Amino acid sequence: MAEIKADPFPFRLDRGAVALIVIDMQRDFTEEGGFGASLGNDVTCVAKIVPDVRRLIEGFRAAGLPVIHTMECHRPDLSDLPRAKRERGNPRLRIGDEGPMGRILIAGEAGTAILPELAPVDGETVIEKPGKGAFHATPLDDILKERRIAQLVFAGVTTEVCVQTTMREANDRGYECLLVEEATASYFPEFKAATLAMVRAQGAIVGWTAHLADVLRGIAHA
Ligand code: C5J
Repeated sequence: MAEIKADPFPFRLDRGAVALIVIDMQRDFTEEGGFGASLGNDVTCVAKIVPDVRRLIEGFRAAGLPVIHTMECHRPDLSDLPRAKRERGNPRLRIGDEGPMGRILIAGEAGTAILPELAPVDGETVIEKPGKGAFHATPLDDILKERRIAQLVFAGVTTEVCVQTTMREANDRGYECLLVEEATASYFPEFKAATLAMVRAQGAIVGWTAHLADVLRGIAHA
């Protein structure tokens, strides 16, 4: 067991049971013309974490540890898109509409793809998820159990939506969850800060937070 310096107390890393889960690092959330921008968000603040997410992914690959990627997306016929989700808010482009990078958040479209710098390599699991949480309507829990994964290190966007929802779902299912501060972002910096504080409050009620350098050091020495 290696220890990673973390908040609110050190995270005891079990090398045989840990995976990195990279949430929704898709063009639709990080580039102009995508879903995030259509909701009126400034995507630059989420796009800037890409180099740190890449360092984290490369650290896991170098240590021979599993990397799992998720993508928020829907079937082309929208059969997995609840009306309430499609109609929510007042975006310039709704899910399923034709945008500059193809149909918004639809599987197989250019804008829905994971950023090329962070693209999965052969053998890495990719979970397509219709919800904000990665356990809802996906085989994620079965895949993790089959591989005896009990600890999840989290990166991705956005901190308070898909990352936090998935962490909470994972925590309730008994996984130990650690969120890497530099490798997650929100369109609202104050929401990121609040989420980090919420996760680690009350003795790690949802999980731990840690800095990238400490996680990289921990996995390299595990
Ligand atoms: C959002 C996500 N924010 N991946 N999705 O709608 O966080």
